[in-house]
Amino acid sequence: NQDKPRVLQIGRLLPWLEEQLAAHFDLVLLAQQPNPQAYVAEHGREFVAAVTSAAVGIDAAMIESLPALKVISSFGVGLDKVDVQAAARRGIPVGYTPDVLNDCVADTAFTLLLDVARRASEADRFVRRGAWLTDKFPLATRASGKRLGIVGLGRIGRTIAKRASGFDMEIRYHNRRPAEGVDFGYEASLTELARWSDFLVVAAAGGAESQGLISAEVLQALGPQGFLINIARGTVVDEPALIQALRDKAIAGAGLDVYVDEPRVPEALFALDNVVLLPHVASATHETRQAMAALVLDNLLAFFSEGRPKVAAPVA
Ligand code: 8YV
Repeated sequence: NQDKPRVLQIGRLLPWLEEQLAAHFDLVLLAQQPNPQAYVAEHGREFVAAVTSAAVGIDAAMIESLPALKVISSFGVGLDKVDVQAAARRGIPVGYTPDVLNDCVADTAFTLLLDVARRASEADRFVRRGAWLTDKFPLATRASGKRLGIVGLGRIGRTIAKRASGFDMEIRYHNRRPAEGVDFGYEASLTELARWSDFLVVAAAGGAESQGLISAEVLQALGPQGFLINIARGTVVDEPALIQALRDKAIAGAGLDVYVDEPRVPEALFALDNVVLLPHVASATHETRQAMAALVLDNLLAFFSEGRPKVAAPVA
């Protein structure tokens, strides 16, 4: 292992990826150290690469404690927990895994949209508790042909739009600036987009800039017939305001894959039938997770053979 680059793995990854990393590199799993903090303080200078994930991330302090670090490879597209700027200041590129997950994340947006509109999970609970024998299940809301507002028309947002056209939905979107090469209607005001939308889907990047974007005011504009779908980051939504809106039926319902403090989902949501709760699984298919894992490895291998990751995060 002496001549292989020394790589620090922060957080657990898929078994296949851990095996590949261990085969190609001198790999140390930080989570297996009895005292990770002390380990980094003592051995930090030995590592030339760090592997992490969107969920675990790597902050400026960790980057600083790895003085020989040359590259970071992260499993996932989200960079809200990866300090790309701090890395860039030291000329460290960050490999990540966009695009390979677009389809499955967009599929999950529609899983949530159809589930909450057609009350699928609620109906499943109805059947399982034997209620069909005595009660009539309430009518649901039509999804096809409705208005879909997309907050964040990036790679995933565009893939959601493709799905939506198959459901004959009318599409508008909100970004900070109009997106190039699309002819969907652009709404400069998020509140106006919410007012127009039957379904408002959040596909914006997380982080400080989008924190609380879906505010009480936006939810109020979405209104009692409107549904909110979030496959982005919990932080993009004012979560207490969302809970209140769901309780008061100020919006019709919500489909959520992400939360502010995962894996802690606000218990207030458990009692509500107008919300569908998934445990952050939008990219969690065998196929997509394998493609993400392969790209995490390829990003590192490309760095060590060609000097740059195959797919590097943009530096704003
Ligand atoms: C990841 C995600 O699976 O890619 C992202 O940003 O949120 C998910 O696809 C998860 O966070 C992995 O760490």
